[in-house]
Amino acid sequence: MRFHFSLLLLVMAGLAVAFVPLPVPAITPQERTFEIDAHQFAYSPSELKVNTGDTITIQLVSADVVHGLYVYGYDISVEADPGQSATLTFVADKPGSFRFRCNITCGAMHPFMIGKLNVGSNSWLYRSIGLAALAVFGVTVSKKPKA
Ligand SMILES: [Cu+2]
Repeated sequence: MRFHFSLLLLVMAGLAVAFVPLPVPAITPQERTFEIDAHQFAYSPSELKVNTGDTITIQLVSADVVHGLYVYGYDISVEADPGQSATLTFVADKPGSFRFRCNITCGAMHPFMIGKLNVGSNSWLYRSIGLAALAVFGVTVSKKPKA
């Protein structure tokens, strides 16, 4: 009898492992395309948000003169001729916040032609929630009156 009971537990545990959803949903990497309008002396949009593992295609469209786009950390770049567009495709495999900037001298305010690429990892969010929960738990425990 005891054997049957533990076998039942084993089967239930197996079913639970197989079917209970994970607390952290796996993020399926996506293919994302961003069209960035480059003009003296700004990008539009100037901030991109993606998830780690996404395949990113940046379509850089130059509205006036030759502009470039160089992404720090990834060390990749693309440049678009006046009135033309150029594409850059890469896998956002490094989480973090990366600046990008124009790497073609395009005029007086060229050094200020910058933007930001945010490669997010949702596990950070869950970890911070977990840490916050632990902190609350810790505070609650420490407030417990001593016998
Ligand atoms: Cu420039």
